[in-house]
Amino acid sequence: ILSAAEVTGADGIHPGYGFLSENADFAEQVERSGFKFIGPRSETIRLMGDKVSAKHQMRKSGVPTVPGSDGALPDDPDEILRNARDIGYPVIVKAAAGGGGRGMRVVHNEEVLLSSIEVTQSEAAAAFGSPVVYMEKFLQRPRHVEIQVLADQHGHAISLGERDCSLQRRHQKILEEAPSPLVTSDLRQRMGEAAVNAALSVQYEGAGTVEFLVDDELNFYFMEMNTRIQVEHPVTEQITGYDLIEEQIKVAAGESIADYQVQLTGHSIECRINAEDPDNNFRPSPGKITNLHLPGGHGVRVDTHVYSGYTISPNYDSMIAKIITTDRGRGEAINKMKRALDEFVIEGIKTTIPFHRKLMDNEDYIKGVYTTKFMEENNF
Ligand code: MV4
Repeated sequence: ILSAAEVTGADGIHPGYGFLSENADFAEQVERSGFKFIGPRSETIRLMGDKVSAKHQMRKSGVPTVPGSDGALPDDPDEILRNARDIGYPVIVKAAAGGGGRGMRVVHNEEVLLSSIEVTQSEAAAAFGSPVVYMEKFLQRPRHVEIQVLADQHGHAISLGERDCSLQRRHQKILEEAPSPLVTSDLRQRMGEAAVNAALSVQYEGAGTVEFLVDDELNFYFMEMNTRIQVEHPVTEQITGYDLIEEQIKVAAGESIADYQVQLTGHSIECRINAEDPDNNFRPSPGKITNLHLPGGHGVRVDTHVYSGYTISPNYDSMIAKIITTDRGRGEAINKMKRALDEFVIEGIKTTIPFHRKLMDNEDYIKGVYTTKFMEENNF
């Protein structure tokens, strides 16, 4: 990639949202080779990649965090047991180098705490090359609400509102929407302020996402900060009018966001279309697309790279398209999504389209009362 940048005379490198987007070593090499890495500084990526240092940074900046161990777990078993008793069971043990649901374990009682920690430590050492783990109170049925932030090189940071990403399956998001059906304007204000403070405290640059867990009393707690543009960024674009990729490039080029005014208008939903068989445990369904017709019309956006005749490789992520519908209200956006899903024709492979059709008719989804447990608690 660096050679390609060299021979094409590129000024900067946009890392996308794949493997290189949160790789601090790659960002550092880009910086050292004299190109602009379109994103935060490599030190910021590294700081947020270590979940213990990220959480420490947030506490320092006054961002609410889940009650838990003060950083990495100590060696002394008695201290760990006392610590867990103070937090109260159930607790969750998480790998400092993990994230996105990898390297974590819920512990329900004292009898299995120390052995569970040992298992998590060895798994973390094997998977991430670091055995460091920390512990926090386990929230039973949280919502996943994340704040989109944008920061420039001149000390300005703004919030572009939240996205609700509670609908996940095995830590893979399947549907995202903005605004969150659960978030009030007061909560939005407070979460936005917390996320902006988080960004300012690390002299953040570019687009970033601060993930929070929200409990049923609407308390919110920092979970992780993603230092890349995310798959679900379109729903934020739709309700703010900002092209986030354009903004990433502008702030990387040194432009100021001092006069940006963000207004949230309407409602936007994104369904991830994966080449998977929802009738067979969401097994990957690679192969050749023999016929394709994409939905369209007012308020319907489809982001995809596929076309009729395209062959989906078994070697990469199974997401092949995103349908994003936008309308004045949530109900209208749902109706538009139903119509778009019905209009979508794709032959030759199995996709998650039939699953999304069922989801759009689910009572709890329509009411907007779903949590991160939705997929476990419902049979699709
Ligand atoms: C938690 C949690 C409950 N309590 N932490 C999953 C992904 C990783 N970023 C952290 N995760 C969780 N952390 C505490 N203290 C529940 C989860 C979790 C989850 C979070 C968001 C969306 C889906 C999830 C599915 C299972 C567990």
